[in-house]
Order: sequence, then C-alpha cells, then structure tokens
Amino acid sequence: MKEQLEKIKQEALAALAAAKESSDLETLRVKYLGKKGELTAVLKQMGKLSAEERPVIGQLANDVRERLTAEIEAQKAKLEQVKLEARLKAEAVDVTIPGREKKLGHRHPMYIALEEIKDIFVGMGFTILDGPEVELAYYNFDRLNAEEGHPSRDWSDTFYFDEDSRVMLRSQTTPMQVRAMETMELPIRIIAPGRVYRKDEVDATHSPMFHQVEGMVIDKNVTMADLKGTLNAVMEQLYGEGTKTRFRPHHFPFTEPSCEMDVQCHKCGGVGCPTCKGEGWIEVLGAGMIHPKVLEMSGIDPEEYSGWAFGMGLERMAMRRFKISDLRLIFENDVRFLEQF
Ligand code: 2U9
Repeated sequence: MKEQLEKIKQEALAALAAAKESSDLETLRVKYLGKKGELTAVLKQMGKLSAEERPVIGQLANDVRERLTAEIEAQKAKLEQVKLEARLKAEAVDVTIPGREKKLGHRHPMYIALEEIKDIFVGMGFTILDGPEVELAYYNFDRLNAEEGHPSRDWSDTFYFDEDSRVMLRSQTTPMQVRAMETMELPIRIIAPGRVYRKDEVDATHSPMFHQVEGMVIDKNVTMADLKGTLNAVMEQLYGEGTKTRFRPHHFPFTEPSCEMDVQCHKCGGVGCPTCKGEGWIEVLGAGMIHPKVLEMSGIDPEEYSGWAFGMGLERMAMRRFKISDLRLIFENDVRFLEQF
C-alpha cells in the first residue's frame, strides 16, 4: 500500500508538471484526489490493514493528499502567470511610436461671413430665423406683392415641382419672414439667412443656388431713418468705423420706397480703383420700407405699424470680404482654395 501511494504521488506530480491548462489541473485533481479518484480508492482499502499499519499509512495518505493539493495550487498560479505574461506581451503598446498627425479642418469662408453677420444682428437684438427651402409660391410670391405675370415667377427663372406652379424651391428667404409675420408677436426684429435657388447658368458671378441674408423690423413709428441708421451701424461693424454709405432709389415689389445701399470703397477711399471698378462705391444690399399691401396681407394694420426690410447676397459679401474673384471657387470645395481662410 505504501508503494501504491508512492506510485500515485510520483505519477500525479509528473502529470501536474506537464499540465498546460488550468482545465488539465482540474482533470488531474478529480483523477487523483476526487471521490472516485485513485488516492480515495487506496484509502478505501485501509480496513484490510493491521492496527499498527493503519495510522502510518493514514499519515502517508494525508501527506500525499496535501502535497498534491499544494502542487495543484502552485501549478495553477504558475500557469496563470504565464498566461498573464503572454497577454501583456500581446497587448503591449509601444508608447514611443510617433503619433499619426490629425489634420484639423476649419470653417468655410461662407460660414465665417455668415457668423459675422449673425453676430452683428444678434448684438442689436435681432432673432435668427430658419425655414423650409421647398416653399409654396403663395409665400414666395403672392404674399409679397409679386402678382401673376411678374417676371421672377416665370418657369425660366424658378424651380417648380408641379405643373401648376404651386410648390417651388424658394427664390428668396422672404417667405420665412412672411411666415414669421403670421406667427410672431409684434414688434418683430428678425434676420432670415439661408439657401435660395434660381435658374441661373453658372459663371463667375452666378450660381443656381446661393445664400441670402434678409431681415426686417416691424414696429410702431418705424421709418426710413431706422433703416438707414441700423444698416449704417451694420456696415461700420463690417467694414470699420467711419465707413461711408449712400442710398440710391430703386424698385422692389415688396418695399415702397425701395433703395440700394453702397459703401464707399475701403480700398481707394472713393477715388476709384479696380476693387470698385472705378466707381468709388460698392453696392452691398437692397432695402426699403415694407409695402403696406404686404403688411395688410399678413393681417398687420399699416396705419398702426410700419417696417423696413433688407436683402443681401452672402456670396457677394464673402467674396468682397476675402477678395475672392470667382463665385465658383466657393462651391468647388478644393482644399487648396479653402485652406487659405
Ligand atoms: C418682407 C418684405 C420685404 C427683403 C428685401 C431686397 C430688398 C433685395 C436682393 C439682394 C441681392 C436679393 O440676394 S439678392 O439677389 N434683395 O434687394 N430684399 S428688400 O424685403 C422684404 C423682406 C421681408 C416681409
């Protein structure tokens, strides 16, 4: 029996030393130390032993059990350590490898120009509106005093979606303002920036899609003096203090009286140069007092309220601001161009 125990011990130790996985160790534990294991089988025969032999063999069997248990634990710890080391090696990060440089983008010149305009108007208490690009001709034309037969309503100028010219891509951002007149409480101070669409051929100054910033103020006792004072203040912020402006009479169906606003050429101070094409002045926007009929159609009493409005092309403004000579550059998104701003 003593030899049997010794044999079990030697065999088990050899098997444990050869184990590669912790699951192997468990299998060996069951094989040698389990209820139906080899060591247990030997112990079951203890009854056959003499009274003198029994404690000696009992002691020996216990020693074997303790030794094997300790060996299993030790081997388990060793295997786990090996596994951990392998994992650490596999997952090692070389912190000395130089990082990949991330190219940081920046804002598009149109976005910069728009942010600048928005900041100026927000600073004067205006609210910024957003609205649909697919509009009803009713809001784009009818409500703006552009009667049937007005040239801008023509199929050759406007992108319509249907045969009877009811639904269209807005040709101006004015319809947002008409909607605002319906929903907002008076007084109103808003600007309406956004994309507009007209059937224009692409060239250095035209695109079938461009951006406008329009705006309006409606309140009691609003006059042309408010229009001029506000727009002069805007131009001083855009082009610097003391910027001179002039207003020329014009015609729009939705404003009466109407005007165009010029700023004195900042390059030549009004003498005439290539920037202002020899004029000394640069046209920047159109404006006027909102036509009483337009107010009336929106349920605003023109006897009680009056308003002024303006509209400008954002691309033209950005082209002046960044000295861009061709409108197409703005939309082509060539990074060599965009990286200059
Ligand atoms: C309401 C009534 C009238 C907006 C205005 C202009 C003058 C104007 C052009 C500038 C260059 C369009 O981008 S452009 O082609 N716009 O000259 N726009 S007054 O007038 C309004 C606005 C809202 C209810």
